[in-house]
Amino acid sequence: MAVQEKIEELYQEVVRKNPGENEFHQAAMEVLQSLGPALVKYPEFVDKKIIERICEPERQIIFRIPWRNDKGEVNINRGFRVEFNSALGPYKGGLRFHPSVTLSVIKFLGFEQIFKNALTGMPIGGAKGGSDFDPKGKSEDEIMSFCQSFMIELYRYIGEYTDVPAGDIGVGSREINFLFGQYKRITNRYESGVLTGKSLNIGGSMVRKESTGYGVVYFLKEMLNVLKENVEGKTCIVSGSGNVAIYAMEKLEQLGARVVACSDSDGYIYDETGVDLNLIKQIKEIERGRIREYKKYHKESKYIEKGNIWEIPCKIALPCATENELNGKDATKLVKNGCIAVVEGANMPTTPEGVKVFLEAGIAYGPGKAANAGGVATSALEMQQNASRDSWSFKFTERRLQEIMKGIHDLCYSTAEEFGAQGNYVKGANIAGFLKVAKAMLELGLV
Ligand code: NDP
Ligand code: 2IT
Repeated sequence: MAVQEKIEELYQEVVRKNPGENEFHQAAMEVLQSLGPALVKYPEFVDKKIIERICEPERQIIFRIPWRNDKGEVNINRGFRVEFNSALGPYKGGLRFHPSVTLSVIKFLGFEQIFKNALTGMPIGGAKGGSDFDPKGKSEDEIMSFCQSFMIELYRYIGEYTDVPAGDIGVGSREINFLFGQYKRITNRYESGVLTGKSLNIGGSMVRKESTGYGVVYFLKEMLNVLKENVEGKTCIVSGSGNVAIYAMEKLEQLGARVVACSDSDGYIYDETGVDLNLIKQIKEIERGRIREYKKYHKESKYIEKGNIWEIPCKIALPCATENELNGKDATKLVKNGCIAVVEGANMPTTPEGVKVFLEAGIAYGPGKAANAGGVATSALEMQQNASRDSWSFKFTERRLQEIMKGIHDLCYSTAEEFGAQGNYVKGANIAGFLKVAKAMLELGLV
């Protein structure tokens, strides 16, 4: 059977076995589509059913989370942990708290995480978890109650050699700290390496907070370097205004770019002279407010409620909010407006139609599983520090992050070239990540 037919058959099997899980189907399709040349080169992966195995999570846990709000009312949420693949190391990946969380969302994220983590070169497997809990508008006490109830169930499945969760949408160091406090209490163990993204006082790593956003910009820099371009003086837009977006903007500014817009799920702000990042941090990190408040302090800026940020002309666009936030039409608009690079801070932010537009236009397109791997890579550095009971300086840790991002870029670039798709980072990332995991799985035997 021709390899493309085989891949189509494998994909149809994923759809059949996981009905209705659209996000998971999309993520699987995107990876499988790239793998043709790798399967031709390594037919043993087909014979040993490596793809069927990779598409089936090793373990999926779904649980009930009862908790009380400040009024004493009972609330019930659903919790997930999908332990997808542990060929390269303990399961590793974030927790997302957002009302849109379903098993399909967690499976798409866990699946992406397998290949992303492989690309980092660190010894970490792939997983993801979270809950349909909505942190918006909740008090700190409510967040703590929820985290404690979540951990009462989760603790039995995790451990520094088993599964190491971290943050994602709606989960930052505050939530990780509460989760760690409860884990420590239940187990009577100060097992720092069981969670990453902790605050510095309790075993967190320097640069973890900044790492995903900084890493995205390092990746962008490497891509532009290949094209004999750089970020200095370029107009940029960044969607979202959470952890990833804020530190992507910070690194862009440090490198002399001009960020003119960012957003949240209500709308976007546009500030022609360059956004005031300290104010954004104040609004989003300290007050946990909405991006519309920016306009109160900068009257000359614009706030567009429900606006589409991708309509703003720019040279560089970094989607850093959520999946499928940039569609085919948006991609066409960006290319038409002269955008030269789109690098993804979020996981799967571009729809398949959008990806097609970028690849056909031949602009620099950096897929999330490569470009946003700096976060999980720095989580692995946090695990290293915890294992050796050490803590490293900001400068040293940032240098390590920079080296890792350059390594990921170069691996994606050279793999694309080797498999006949020069400049196609989608193919490069998917094939390079897959080969690492697949080879490890063969070596481990039928487990
Ligand atoms: P945060 O919770 O800190 O911020 C999320 C941002 O995205 C907010 O501005 C939020 O707006 C916006 N957003 C979230 N969901 C939606 C939605 N459904 N529609 C529109 N806007 C939305 O999360 P992070 O910055 O950590 O995560 C952002 C992306 O980066 C995610 O795709 C995540 O998976 C990915 N990522 C995160 C890493 C990390 O280390 N944190 C590592 C690698 C990838 P609002 O406040 O209105 O909801
Ligand atoms: O999507 C991601 O890579 C993350 N949310 C970070 C995971 C981690 O374990 O640091």
